[in-house]
Amino acid sequence: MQAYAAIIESQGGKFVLDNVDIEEPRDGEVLVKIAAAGMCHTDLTVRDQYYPTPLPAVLGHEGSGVVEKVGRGVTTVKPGDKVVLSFSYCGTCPSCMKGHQAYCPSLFPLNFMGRRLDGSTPIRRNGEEVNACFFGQSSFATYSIATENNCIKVADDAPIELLGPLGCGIQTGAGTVLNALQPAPGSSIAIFGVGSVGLSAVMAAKASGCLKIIAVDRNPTRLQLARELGATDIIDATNTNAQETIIALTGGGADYAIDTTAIPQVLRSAVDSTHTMGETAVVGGAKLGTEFSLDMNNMLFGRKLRGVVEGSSTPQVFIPQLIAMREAGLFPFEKLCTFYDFDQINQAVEDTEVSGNAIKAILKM
Ligand code: CXF
Ligand code: ZN
Repeated sequence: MQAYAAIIESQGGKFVLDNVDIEEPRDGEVLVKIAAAGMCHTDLTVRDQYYPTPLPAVLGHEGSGVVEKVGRGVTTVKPGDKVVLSFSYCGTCPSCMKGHQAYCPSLFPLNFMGRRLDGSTPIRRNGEEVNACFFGQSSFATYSIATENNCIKVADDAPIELLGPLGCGIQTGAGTVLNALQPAPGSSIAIFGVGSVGLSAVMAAKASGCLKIIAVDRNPTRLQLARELGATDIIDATNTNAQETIIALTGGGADYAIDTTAIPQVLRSAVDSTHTMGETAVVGGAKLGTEFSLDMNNMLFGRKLRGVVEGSSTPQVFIPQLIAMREAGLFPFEKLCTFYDFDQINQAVEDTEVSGNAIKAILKM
């Protein structure tokens, strides 16, 4: 069938909107009419080829919409169901079977290769193959081929255009706190970078009963929003030493730190801002091969550093939980969102990365 898609044709290029042909869903696949799709920083790092997804490609990995058609063997969703699309995982390896889908060893090929595992792609333009299957969806398009695994059914009356970002950025920030770090009430936490991931972590830290929630960024507007969403302290790192300030505010260092920036020096200062036995989570996706250093004696004192992918989420469980938290007033993530028409995708990019005015841009198809 025909669809309208945003295609990245070359490294660092703009999105080009064009008509494409999309295949019928194969066994285990789901054709989704996309209502809206959030823009995540990873779409832009792949545009810049920090990760080697082959181009031309249809990106987009925070899609939401309505099931149009299902392939053979699909039993958990049916045409007419509203769904949020999340990341793709195999579902059968030991990590997936233990509920650690975000650590599926096939995560990279399934989400970044631009193809199904058999090497095929469901999208063509003028007869030429276009790379797709990005995060099992490629949802910067009016229709998407997803898999049963990464379709999360939501209620018929759910505000579907808002919910796509739960599939990646928002679950990444919230899950880093709620699933991975699990701070006890009364804990202190420092969050470096308050874009959509960091602000989701701020809301989750507040919901967890953290008593000191310290937001660090260089953007005053984002810092003000962090305060509104639950940060007890904000640090503008443009002119303040974040590490020293956090150590002073917490009387020796934070119990937890999160680096969302993927900048080696910022990750280093996140670790160095923690108390003895403090724990730091690295969640930002840096360019492949990026290294950073730590002070070994500082680590000796019980400090921990862990990587967290997609908030260590089991999306089928965690996304409905976040929707319920929003309904209860505990997780007002709509405050991060700015809506754009699909045609304005390049404006959304500019507002996200140049002016920073958009925190979570959502494209409405
Ligand atoms: C990514 C970061 C790199 C690893 C997979 C998940 N986050 C999504 O945007
Ligand atoms: Zn993402």
